[in-house]
Order: sequence, then structure tokens, then C-alpha cells
Amino acid sequence: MGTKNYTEMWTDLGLNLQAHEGLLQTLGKAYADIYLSQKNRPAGMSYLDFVMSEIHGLRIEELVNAKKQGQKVIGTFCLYVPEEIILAANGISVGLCAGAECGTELVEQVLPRNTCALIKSFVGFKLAGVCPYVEACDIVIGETTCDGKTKAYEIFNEYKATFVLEIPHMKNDSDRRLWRSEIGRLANKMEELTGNKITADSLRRGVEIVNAKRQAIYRLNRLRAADPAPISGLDSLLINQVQFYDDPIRLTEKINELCDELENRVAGKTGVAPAGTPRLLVSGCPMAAPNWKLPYIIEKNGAVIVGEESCVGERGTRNLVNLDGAKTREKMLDRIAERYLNIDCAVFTPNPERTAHVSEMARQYKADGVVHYEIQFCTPYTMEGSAVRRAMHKDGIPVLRIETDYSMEDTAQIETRVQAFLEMLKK
Ligand code: BJ8
Repeated sequence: MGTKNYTEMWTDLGLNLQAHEGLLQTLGKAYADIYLSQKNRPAGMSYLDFVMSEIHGLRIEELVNAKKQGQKVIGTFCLYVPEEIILAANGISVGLCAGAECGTELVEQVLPRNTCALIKSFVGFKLAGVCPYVEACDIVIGETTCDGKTKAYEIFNEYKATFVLEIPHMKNDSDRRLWRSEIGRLANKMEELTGNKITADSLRRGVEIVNAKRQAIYRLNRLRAADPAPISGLDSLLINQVQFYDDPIRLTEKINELCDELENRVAGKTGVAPAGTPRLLVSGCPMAAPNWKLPYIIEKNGAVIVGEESCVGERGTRNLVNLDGAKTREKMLDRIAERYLNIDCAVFTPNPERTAHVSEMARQYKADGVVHYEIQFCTPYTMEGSAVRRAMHKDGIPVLRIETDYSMEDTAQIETRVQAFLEMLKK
């Protein structure tokens, strides 16, 4: 972690300093063990190393300073919350989904034990007082996606003001109308919170910023189709995780610089692992930072991850908002609503777009196998696991389904299954 002392800032934000210090120590060690130990990393990853070393320092200081200048910080938990609208109101968007066990005893006093680890984690970070992002937020935006999140926001709202968007679970005309009206309600809420009018010009600017970020990440993803892969799955996942926190314009520049370097690597056939290394696609539940358990196990056992069909991955970045011909605020909000309803989260029914996308990604990135990642107690993705397996079998691509949580207790067991899967791919 960085060298500057931020104790005063963390105290002002109301963090539990002792518990927070413990978290930083654990995070720093995990990052060193998992990330800094990798071989043949692109030089451009030094920016991400710096961001991670300052994850609770410099970036939080930027948010605190922006708040002093009158900007509002808005926390989000899901891909369905359009960052474009937050930016158009001159707000700052930060992704709050969390990927580590935290405050479990406190969480289990307010949530059922059999709640998915992702929900327990974001509630736990709040209850334990260790997340400066959530403390820096003026409001958080929830959504009625899965039942667990929908109900957890009622409880979360008791600790932090939470505005919940209604997400339809189908994509019929009436669902589209409902969703468009929710987008309007969000825009109004952002105007009320920030005191800034959302105009056609400010929306266009918001769309340009977010489209540019998604294009940069998509450019990076496409470079991973090369064999040897120019960047590890762990590093690619980190970029997908950091894009929810970092300044979007600065990060876009850095990702494009990294892509320039990766293009040279691809041209020179330089990879993170030799050509012919087994290539895996990871599909399923989101892996919020610092959830690195499964990718670490996969890559340390000699495979390379070449794509993530995930909200922290290509499910979130592949479609852009198309503003062609849209001139008014309302028309632009229509286009934003359309783009976001295309996201193929497993909470939708039916959801054939997702299995089709897994097949398409497996082909594009020349995957030898798919690992379907299921967070324990996540009904939507666990249920869709069979459909993904069936679709992949039609394509002749083996699937390994891994159901786990954020604890480390099953690490050895997962490792054994991953090793057996990789052996089978070699035959
Ligand atoms: S668009 S995947 S970010 S809802 S893992 S909390 S689904 S029980 S995170 Fe998600 Fe938005 Fe969909 Fe993406 Fe529920 Fe499953 Fe837990 Fe989940």
C-alpha cells in the first residue's frame, strides 16, 4: 500500500481505523502474492499497481476534494445503473460491489446466512466501517435484480441512503416502457441530488466518456484472442475491476497506452505464457475486487484466462450507447435505456442472449474450455449453469462448473478440480 498517511481523512470519513488497517494489510499481501508474483507482465500494468497501492488513499482523496468543490459521489452495485447519467449531472460514479469476506458476524445478524457472498460482502464492508468508498458516497443506487439484492437494499438503506431502480425481468414492450420511466426517474433524482440540470449536451459528454472507456476495454479484450495471450486473465480482470472506481478519462488513456504495448507484444509473439497454453473462458457471476481466488488458481495451474463473460468483464463493456440522430435530452435517455436493457444478466427470463454470447466469446477468444463461476446461493447464475453447459457441449467445448463463496476453505478442493479439468483438456 502507498506511503502517504491518510489517517486524518479516514477518521473524518468515520472508518473503523483498526479494522481498516487489518484490511489494508491483508489486501496488500494478497496483491503482492497474486499479482506482483506474475511473470512477463506488460509494463503498462505499473499504472494498475499504483492505483491498487493507493486504492484507499489517493483515489479517496480525489473524491473528498471533489466533494469539497460541490460534486456528489454516487455508489452503484450493478451494471444497470448508467454511469452516463451520473456524469451528465456532474456526479462521480463508484462501483461498490465487494469481493471479500468482511464483517460476516455483523452481517449474519441482519441477513440470512444463506445469502450470496457478494451481498454479504457489500453489507459487511458498510457494517464493519472499512470501506472509504461507501463512506464517501452521498447516495447509493440499488436495483431490483435478484431477490437477495432487492431485499438487502431495504436493510442497507438503514445505514446509507439508497435509491432503488426497478429492473424488469423480461424484455417485452411493457418492460421497456417501465425501464424507460425508471431511467427518467434516475435522471430526475440525479438532478435533485446534484442541483445540476441534465441536458442534451451534458448527456452527450457523459456518453462519450463512457463509450471511450468501454471501447478501450474492448480493444484490450480483443487482443487477448492472440496465442500466446499478451496479458494474463488476472491482470485483465483487475482492469475490469478498477474501471468501476478510477477516474474514467484517466483510466481510458492508460488502457489505450497498455493496448499499444499489447499490440507490439502480439506482433512480436510475446506472451504471458507460451503459445499452446490451455486457454479458458470464465463465465458467470461477477468477480468484484478483490475476488481473485478462482483466476489465481486457474493461472497458477498453467492455464491462461482469455475472456470474462461477466459483469466485471465483457457483459458490461461490449455494447455502446448509440446517439446517432438523437438530439434531445429525452431521445438520448431513450438510447441509454435501450443500451442498458440489452445487458443479458441471468435475472432475465428467458435469457438466450447470454448463452449465445458465451458461445461467441469462446469462438472469438479460441477458448479450449469454459469455467462457469457460480457464487453459492446465487440462484440466477447457478440455474443458468446447465444452459451454458448444454450450449457449450453443442460447440464441443468442455465446461467446469465451480460453485464457491469468498472463503479460502475450499481452495485446495477447487485446485484439484481445475487441475483435473486442465489434464482432460490436454488429452
Ligand atoms: S447485471 S450479475 S451486477 S445483478 S451473485 S447479488 S445475481 S445472488 S451480482 Fe449482478 Fe447486476 Fe446482474 Fe451483473 Fe444476486 Fe447472484 Fe449474488 Fe449477484
